[in-house]
Amino acid sequence: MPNLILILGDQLTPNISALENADRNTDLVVMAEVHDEASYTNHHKKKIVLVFSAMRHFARQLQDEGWQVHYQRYHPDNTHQSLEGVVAEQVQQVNAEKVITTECGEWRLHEQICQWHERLGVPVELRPDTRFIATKQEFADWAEGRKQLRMEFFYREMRRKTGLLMTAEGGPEGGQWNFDADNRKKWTGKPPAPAPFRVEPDAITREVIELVDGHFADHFGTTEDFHFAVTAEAAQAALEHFIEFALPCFGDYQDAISDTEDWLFHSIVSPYINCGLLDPLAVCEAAAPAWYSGRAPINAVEGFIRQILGWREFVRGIYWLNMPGYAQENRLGNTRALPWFYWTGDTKMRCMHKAIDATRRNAYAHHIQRLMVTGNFALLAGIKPEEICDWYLAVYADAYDWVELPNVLGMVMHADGGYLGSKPYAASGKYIQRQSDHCANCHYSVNKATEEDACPFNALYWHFIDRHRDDFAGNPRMGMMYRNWDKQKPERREALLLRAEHLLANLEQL
Ligand code: FAD
Ligand code: DLZ
Repeated sequence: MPNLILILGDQLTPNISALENADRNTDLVVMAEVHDEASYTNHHKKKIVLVFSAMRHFARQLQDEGWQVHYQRYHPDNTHQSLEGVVAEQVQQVNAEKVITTECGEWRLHEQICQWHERLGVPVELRPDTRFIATKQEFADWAEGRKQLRMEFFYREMRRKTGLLMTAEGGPEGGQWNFDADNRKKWTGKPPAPAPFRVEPDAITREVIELVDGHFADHFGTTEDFHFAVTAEAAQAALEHFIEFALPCFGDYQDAISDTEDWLFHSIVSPYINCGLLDPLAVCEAAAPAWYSGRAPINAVEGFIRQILGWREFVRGIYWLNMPGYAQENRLGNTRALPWFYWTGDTKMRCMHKAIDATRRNAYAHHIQRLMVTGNFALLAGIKPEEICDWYLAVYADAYDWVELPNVLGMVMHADGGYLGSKPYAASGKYIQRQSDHCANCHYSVNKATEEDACPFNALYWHFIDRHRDDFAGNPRMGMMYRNWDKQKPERREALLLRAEHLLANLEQL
């Protein structure tokens, strides 16, 4: 009897564990575009195009290699709009002996799949996702007994495990583990940022764009100017483009924000790694030689590899160690609703408008826009974690719960009480002014704090510091902030708090 092998939309990897030892003559691969997966959040239209088109290309590749594939294309009238429905029907059709699948990335679906053996009446074999560099167990072992988890120490373990950027003597290349301090330059237009890698949509992608425009018209964003890669070959070309043209400056301008450039020197590979078109370890291994051969400096190559080997693996470990409770955390007791301008970009705050507008057009914003602009604002304004998490899950082409949730709930909102990050990434307008050229073009004045036209980030920052004294005054990394706040004249403090109260009561008008 055949086995049924389910491959999900973020498992588009030829050596995915579900296919190991399968028999392409007898086993049936099942892939399905279903309403449940396409609509559990208000996914950006470009993300749906990317996933559906990449799924269709991958299915065709499997068929060309001799696999038997049952592929369901999306249509609102399809009988089955859930993965379970499609799998149940195919189990019956082929009289499958068992279902085999690779563990999925999100708790939501994982919970459902764990019940399938009872609901479908056949065994379901869940195989580990070997595309990650650390197993879930390895992470759990490392985390055992630690009260706070810090990426830096886990990252060093991953460097040792993979040998990436390690000397023959077992030390870090360049004499340091981390060159973060060299990665904070402001970008003033020079050197010019390279144009991002573009793939023109082929017939399959054009058909999917039409489908998405027709059936997902109310979803966030636009399909216009879709140029993501949708095959492994094209994603590899995008990676090579990054290594050649952007990686040399990636480190210097990693924390920069620009009023005119959406992509700067970032790699734009997260959508591909996360859906399986690129392998994370192979990406790191492709970047490392740029340092050894002198094509890129150590602060660039180490900085890039740290994001994947360190942060990406670390947040995945945090997610699986702490779900499902992690999603409910709200240790700062936030209660405010997400302002509507997160969906429209319609705000006079230049940095917020620019980050949200780029997000709407591209299904992409770089890390510092996510962390220090839209994230920082949500933190200072005390937005409910679940609402800001839902927003981040919806709007980016690379968004999956396992990576989005720890980044937003932990790193940005500090809603886990400092389990993931040692201090909140709260900052006033001064930070945005230092890292970007937005402020010169803004309706608000970054040099003012209490006036009607003062940058909202300024007063909101001090309000955040003041209202969370009990949470942070004892944190050694926050001590200076509290000393600065306490040093200000009482009238000044009162004026700042009053201005912030006014802003908080009128968030929609900003
Ligand atoms: P680069 O800046 O070129 O970095 C290289 C790679 O490192 C990325 O492709 C990504 O795979 C990895 N990486 C970098 N930072 C992180 C991180 N903090 N966590 C995990 N991987 C990282 N990343 C996602 O993949 N999906 C998300 O849903 C997501 N949500 C985020 C939400 C917030 C609030 C923040 C602050 C960060 C989020 N990130 C997320 C991390 C990071 O912003 C994106 O991975 C990055 O912007 C993707 O663009 P890039 O490929 O050009 O990255
Ligand atoms: C993101 C996504 C979308 C939009 N659609 C589908 C789909 O129709 N079928 C599918 O198998 N996967 C899809 N995905 C990816 C899944 O949501 C992802 O596999 C789970 O969230 C687990 O990470």
